Amino acid sequence: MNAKIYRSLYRIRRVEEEIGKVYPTDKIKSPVHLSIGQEAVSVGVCLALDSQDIVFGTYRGHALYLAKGGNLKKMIAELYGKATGCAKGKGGSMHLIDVAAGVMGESAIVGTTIPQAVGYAYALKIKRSSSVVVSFFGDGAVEEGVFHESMNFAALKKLPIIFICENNFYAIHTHQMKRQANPKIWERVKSYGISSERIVGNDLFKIYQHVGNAVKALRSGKLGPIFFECTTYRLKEHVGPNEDYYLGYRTREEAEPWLKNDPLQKLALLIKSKNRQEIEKEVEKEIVEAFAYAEKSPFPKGSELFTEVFKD
Ligand SMILES: Cc1ncc(C[n+]2csc(CCOP(=O)(O)OP(=O)(O)O)c2C)c(N)n1
Ligand SMILES: [Mg+2]
Repeated sequence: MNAKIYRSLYRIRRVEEEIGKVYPTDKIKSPVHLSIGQEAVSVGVCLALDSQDIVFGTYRGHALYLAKGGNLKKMIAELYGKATGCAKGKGGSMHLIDVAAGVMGESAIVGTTIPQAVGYAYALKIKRSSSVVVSFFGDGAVEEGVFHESMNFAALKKLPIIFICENNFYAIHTHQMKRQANPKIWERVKSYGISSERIVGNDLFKIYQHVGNAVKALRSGKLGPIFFECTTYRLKEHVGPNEDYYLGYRTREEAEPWLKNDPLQKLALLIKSKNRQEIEKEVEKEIVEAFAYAEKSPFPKGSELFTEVFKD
């Protein structure tokens, strides 16, 4: 189990570090919002899900896509704008999708996938499916009107959906305390009649356990929705691969406890060194192959410019 979790965390971290290295060359054709520092939330949640379960995410969605089993080669090709990408090169980093893996979509527009996830959960309920939907969003999305409409509708229809608010305390450069009169998101959500709790400090195992219990409960007929606010921390700039402490909206001291408590480093200590080296070697090989695949893939043809933009 620990080896599986380590592989997933290591793979996501290393993929994003490689993206960070290639980004300045302009081979990557879309902005990248890295989840470095936040991987434990996606990994903990997806560990509790089956392949039949569905996730919706945001533009900061590399970790979720990979944790849920999204295809790595198609992801890197998508970032390169290539025809072999998961969105045929038309979506870029912010619009990852892998229907076979249950990654139903990610979006650049804050809050947009929340009602889509709710709609999907409504369809599952009508079909009496045992699958669950998980909707990921940031603390900033909670300020959108559509978030509140979605909470109300999901609670009203008692839908099989789990909401995961990844609270990294910032919307771009503005701290949550400067944006929200009551920062206790999980408490406010209770007013909709939604069962809700907060899990602090990138606690991967607690997230896995609590979300696992929620998934089991929903599958066995307990009425949803269920809400988790998971506190976490973004270590890189809002968009791009660099650090941004020089901007002055936050300090390196604020990041220190999160760096010290890095779930990847903590997990590494639980795995035998030989086993760890094997995992790392395999992952590194997979990453090299994924970037090579993206490099040699063709760009989409001009004639495809307007195809698949809208559903026929
Ligand atoms: C509807 C909408 N409003 C504003 C923006 C500009 N914008 C992009 S990211 C962002 C911050 C969102 O913060 P949060 O939801 O906490 O996610 P995080 O970036 O921290 O992961 C904003 C305001 C947008 N993309 N869409
Ligand atoms: Mg945020």
